[in-house]
Amino acid sequence: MAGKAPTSSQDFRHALLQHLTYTMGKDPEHAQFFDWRMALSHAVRDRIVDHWVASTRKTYEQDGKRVYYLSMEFLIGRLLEDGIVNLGLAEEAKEALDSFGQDYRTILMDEPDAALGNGGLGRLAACFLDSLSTIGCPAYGYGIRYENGLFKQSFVDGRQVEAAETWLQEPHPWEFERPEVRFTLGFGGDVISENGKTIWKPSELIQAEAFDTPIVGWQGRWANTLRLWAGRAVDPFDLGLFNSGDFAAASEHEALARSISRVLYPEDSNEAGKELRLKQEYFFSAASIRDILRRFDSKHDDIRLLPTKVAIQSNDTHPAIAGPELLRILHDERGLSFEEAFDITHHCMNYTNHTLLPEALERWDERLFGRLLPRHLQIIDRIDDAHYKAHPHRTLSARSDGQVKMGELSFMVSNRVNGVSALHTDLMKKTVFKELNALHPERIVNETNGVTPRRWLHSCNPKLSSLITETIGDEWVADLEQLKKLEPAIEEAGWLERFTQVKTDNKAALCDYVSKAHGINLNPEAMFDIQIKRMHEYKRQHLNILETIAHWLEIKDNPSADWVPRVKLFAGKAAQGYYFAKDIIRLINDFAKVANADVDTRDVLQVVFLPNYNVTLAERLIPAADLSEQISTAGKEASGTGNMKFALNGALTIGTLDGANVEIREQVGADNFFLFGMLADEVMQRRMMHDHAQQAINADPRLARALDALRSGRFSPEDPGRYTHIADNLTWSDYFLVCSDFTDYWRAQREVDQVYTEPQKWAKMAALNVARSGWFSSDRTIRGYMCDIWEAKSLIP
Ligand code: 26Y
Repeated sequence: MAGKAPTSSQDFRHALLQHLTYTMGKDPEHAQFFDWRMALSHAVRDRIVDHWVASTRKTYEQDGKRVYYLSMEFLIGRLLEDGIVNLGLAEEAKEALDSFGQDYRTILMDEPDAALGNGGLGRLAACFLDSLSTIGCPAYGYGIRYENGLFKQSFVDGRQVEAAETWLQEPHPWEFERPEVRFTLGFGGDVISENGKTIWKPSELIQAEAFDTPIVGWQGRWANTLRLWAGRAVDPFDLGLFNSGDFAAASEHEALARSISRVLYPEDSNEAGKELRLKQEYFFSAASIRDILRRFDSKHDDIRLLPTKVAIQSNDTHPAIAGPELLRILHDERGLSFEEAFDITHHCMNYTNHTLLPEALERWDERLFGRLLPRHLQIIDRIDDAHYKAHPHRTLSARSDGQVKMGELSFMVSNRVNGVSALHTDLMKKTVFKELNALHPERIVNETNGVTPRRWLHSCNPKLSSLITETIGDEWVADLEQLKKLEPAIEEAGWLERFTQVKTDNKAALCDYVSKAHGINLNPEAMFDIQIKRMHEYKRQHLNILETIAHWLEIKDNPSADWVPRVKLFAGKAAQGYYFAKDIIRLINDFAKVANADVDTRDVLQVVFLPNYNVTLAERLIPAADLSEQISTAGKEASGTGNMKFALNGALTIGTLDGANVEIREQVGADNFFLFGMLADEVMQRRMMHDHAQQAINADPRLARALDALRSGRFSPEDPGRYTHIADNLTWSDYFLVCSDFTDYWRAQREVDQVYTEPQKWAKMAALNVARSGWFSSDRTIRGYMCDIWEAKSLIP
């Protein structure tokens, strides 16, 4: 592919200086980190653009099927290093910066972390973009250009405090504004009949404006587009009002329109935000559908060909309204019969389910829905009618009990519906979609999640990457199954020592960071035991801290015994209104304060909750982990992807048979995984026992003691009753079965301790985790979607 790729660091140095001078308008003498970062970003971006233009041209020429990935969230993190690494420019960039006396790492770390997502689902979308480009599948990501991403988290007296995230306050060098790509969208109003046609006359109009970010794949062989929509007013400024002196009202339209792309909603949003969230969902879905049709129309006259050119993936139900919107346009605006419009829509749409938790399945009050999208509500009724006609013996509908059920709707409209791990897909068939699956048994497929090895091994763990490349060559970066070739090397003299040294170095680097950023000195000799993810009761951070408290109490009984030293690290955000999750954060912080100050125990147990978990912090923590905590209640974690990143970076997992843990254990071998806990069906049965928690507490004095410690106020002497409600919740309700799994978790933790005292054994188990994690590449996942769902082809020869 022709391009601007520099031949030497000299060229790159020149490019850097050009951008510093002509893009930033700065003299090297006076340039700040920011200026250097921007200059570097622009120099890298120029090179990406060459690949991007070539890929886009080829996509148009070949006119094959394009994939459209619609997602409310793209948790892309920092992009500069991605670009540099994927283009193989690291050496050039380093040397060029060196020559100006600038430190490469410092410049890279100056970039804000683009947090346009909450957690797993958003990060998965970002890994998929990377894999789609690496594989060369012509694809577009569509989402919202939130001005404020996921909130920043800090702690005040151990409590989570939220602050607005402002990634767009500085210029963002990766995006291209496309003022020419704008669509006007409507809300509200009436549906009327005119000359036999149904016409929706919205009462409120808003524009969606496109911003494009190129996503370059490994070695620059392909680049796709992430297109994010921003809200704009149709009529931004009212000169009349301004001249009459009402300056605020004059720009009111613009402010209102912009609010649609202002904030990312947290996982568990509250009532107040509901209307705006539904508007956001329609806003970006409808803009994306229009864009897809525009692109199709520019080459084709026959709309019936649409399914041969377009595959749309709805990332959870958040973009589900895209289906009815496409149907509406085909039927109302283009005059196709309802049946034909449905058929075309159905063959374009697919839906990924990411959760079985009832509270996370989207449902809208039909009055709100009908007020904002009156025509869509009618269309949903017709979808229900058509489904009922085909299957009259069932009473399944997308609209019932006064609600619009987005899961059911997505299922009915989609050609394929997928789960994100084998267990989750199985449970989908048995629970939430049981009846729909019986009617459409071919529809549900499984595509187990994956993670991009470029970011989650190659970039975040350069030392391990070098060791791997030295051992088996560098093809693993785009073909992760090659890691299997490490297995014979593990047996060779000296290899495991080098592998262990990498982990030791990574831990030292983390210690250095934690000390500089937070003034806490971690014991680098200890086992690093890490739980990082959103705070949620089903993820059971409280099981972890309860076991830690029980363990601490035993250490205190006998401080001079031979304890295996551990550093327990936590990180994760709780949704703003999720008070129980916030109290668990506070408990961990309060306990850490007591334990870390205790001279009897602090050499063998340290507990730290790092604030503001994000992609960048994950990149620092995962390479330094010895133990990965994946301890959700079986049946509740759809897949998990952090679990894969840890295994790939040589951490051992302590985990339940939940989500993709099941497949990780299968891949790495049961001997190299610390399993505990009830199985998904045991969980369902156990829950039927009315006194499951009390039975567990009565049977395990360690658990009883830990709960008593919570009640005693020992960790919050200034406010002794602070954690009584947590102890009470676990004793009297315990929906997530923390108590019932405690004893087995304790047992598994002692097994972990035991193995850690045998460094050779531990290292071998960890190395086998790396060697056998190749299957968890998101390249494998994307190939699965291309083959089973999209029928799309790579355009890289
Ligand atoms: C309805 C709304 C407020 C909402 C917003 C975000 C509901 C859910 C979500 C996010 C869900 C999510 O991140 N799910 C996670 O998806 C990952 C990728 O498939 C899985 O690995 C993980 O198990 C699942 O919890």
